[in-house]
Amino acid sequence: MPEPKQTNKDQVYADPRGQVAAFAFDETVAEVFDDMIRRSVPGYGMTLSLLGIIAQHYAKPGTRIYDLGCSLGAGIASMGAKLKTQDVTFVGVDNSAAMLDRCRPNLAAVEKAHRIELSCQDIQDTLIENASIVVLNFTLQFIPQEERCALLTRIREGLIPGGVLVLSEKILFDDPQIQADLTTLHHDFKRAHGYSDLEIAQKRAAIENVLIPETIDAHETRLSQAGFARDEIWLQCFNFASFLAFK
Ligand code: GEK
Repeated sequence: MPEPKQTNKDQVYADPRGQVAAFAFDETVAEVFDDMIRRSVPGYGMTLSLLGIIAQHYAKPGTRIYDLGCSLGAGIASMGAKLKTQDVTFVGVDNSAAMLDRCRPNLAAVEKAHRIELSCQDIQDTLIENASIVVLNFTLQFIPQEERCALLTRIREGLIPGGVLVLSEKILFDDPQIQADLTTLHHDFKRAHGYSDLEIAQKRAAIENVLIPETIDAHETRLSQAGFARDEIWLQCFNFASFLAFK
């Protein structure tokens, strides 16, 4: 049988580059982003599908559901497909025009049943109000560290009582051996999904100063400083984890 034709395959770092520029969510990346994140983030598909289940439980009629750093809209698509209540407004925010241009067409099915507002803006400028759910699915890691607590505080303030934040991040480990082993396992995951050693090395160099991961402890301390009453990790795959934080 002939191989199926692969479209939008991530080959951004396939060819050797003299100088690897800092990673950016530009047209080239947006074009292949779905393939890139699925082959790069262990558990990404599982995170999205369980996000639908979480939304089903915590969404309240008459509220807003925010996806901050919504990229191509995968989080909203997953939540929208599962929600029984019609009376919610999805708010998708991303500061990459290349991503948002491709986002709305992906949400046609959700838009038949729910209101959707999409904004091209910095999530640090987004007004968050009357939210039953706020999702930061692998986005906080791109915000300067010293600005993360203020953002989380505004999110907590914008949540209704009983509202939740879903925070997914690449994470670091205090123990150097565990850090080394889980980094190796992550690279093995990427290799198993067809990335070459060159692609892995060049992507790593590009993203090094752009995506700043932190430990589970650092996240939990900050969530508490931002006023969240409690939190728990509900999914972890190698060096990627997702927290549920409760107002
Ligand atoms: C998913 N949640 O598919 N303001 C707005 N958007 C931002 C900012 C900012 N300050 N910084 C980064 N972004 C998605 C995946 S990707 C994760 C999220 C990754 C946006 C950026 O443009 C990109 O679309 C997204 O956050 C991060 O479930 O690439 O590892």
